Amino acid sequence: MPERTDTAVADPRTPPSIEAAEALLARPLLELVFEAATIHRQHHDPRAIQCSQLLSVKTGGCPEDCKYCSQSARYDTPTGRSPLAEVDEVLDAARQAQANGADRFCMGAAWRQVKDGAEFDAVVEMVRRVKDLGLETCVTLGMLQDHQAARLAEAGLDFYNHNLDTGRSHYGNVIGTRTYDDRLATLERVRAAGIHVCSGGILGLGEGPRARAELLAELAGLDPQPESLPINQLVHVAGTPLAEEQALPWTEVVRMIAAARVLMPRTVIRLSAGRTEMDEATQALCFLAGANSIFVGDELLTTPNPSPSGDAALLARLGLEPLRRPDRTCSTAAATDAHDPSDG
Ligand code: SAM
Ligand code: DTB
Ligand code: SF4
Repeated sequence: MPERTDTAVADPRTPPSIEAAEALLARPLLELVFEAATIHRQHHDPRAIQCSQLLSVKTGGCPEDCKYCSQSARYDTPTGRSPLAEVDEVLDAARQAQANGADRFCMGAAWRQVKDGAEFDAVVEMVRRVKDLGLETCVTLGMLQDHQAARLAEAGLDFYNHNLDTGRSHYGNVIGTRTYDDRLATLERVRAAGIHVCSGGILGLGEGPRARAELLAELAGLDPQPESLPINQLVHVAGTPLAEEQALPWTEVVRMIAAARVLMPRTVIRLSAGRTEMDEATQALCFLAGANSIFVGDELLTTPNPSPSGDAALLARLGLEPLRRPDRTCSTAAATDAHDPSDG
């Protein structure tokens, strides 16, 4: 008879230790999934999936050395460089995303940090105008200062994405040009400006379970916990130092989602980059274990994402629906088309 390894349901006011997170990740898989699914249902509508769409508004040429990234100027990758997009171009893409069923539009720039000037002014304008469309707004621009966070908040920014990426003990193997504490300081600035925090990590950077536990403990220990938590799987990009890194077994991805759900009951957890490599059954298990957000649209920032029609069909097959907010109409044209009419 296998030993029971129940862990107490997380109290967000008591940050979990790394050891507790490690023990959670090591639980028998289906027990962990069951506990996570139970907690998920207490805090979220289990049929609703929040849908975000990404756009790279400034691509490539980044001075940082993140060993996974197609946009670092240090590596010879297939990703070219392009200057900051025009505001009108971004608005067209945002309208298209909204028509495809996204309720949040996330704009990414390959910057180490935000610099004051015409380019930042343009990004602030993008946020203001995307927000005016009735979409939630998110940006990921690297590090930023207090006054810059305040300007973004004033323009209507809902979320700032800045990932911790991995556990502290593994971080230095992946990124040398900015520290873990720099990242935490950026998150504090975002929080202080009243913007929701979107922060998570990447799986498959050569880390072990201990580093994944460290990442979970760090994120769950933020006070308040992040409102949004992306779990990315490494997208292998030719020319980056991690291009040949072995992908993690699917069970570890499910474990990570489930443990995140147990430790952060109210957070919206995004099954983010890496879905093109995942089969539908694994994605389904991730949704059962507490993932309740995805990126939609053909592209992430610089790499492919599952097709909108494939995603709509997947959600319909699983009986899931794009989140509809009570205060606005979220077009679900693509999802409705894929829905089997015999289901009613
Ligand atoms: N330059 C800004 C920064 O690093 O904060 C914003 C853009 S950066 C591309 C946003 C995040 O995308 C990274 O922190 C990382 O977590 C994720 N990311 C980048 N390349 C990835 C890849 N190849 N696979 C999975 N996630 C990736
Ligand atoms: C996040 O955690 N994942 C997104 C978003 N935040 C900015 C980025 C994924 C990037 C995947 C590789 C690429 O397309 O360049
Ligand atoms: Fe630059 Fe962000 Fe890529 Fe790092 S992850 S190289 S900071 S664009």
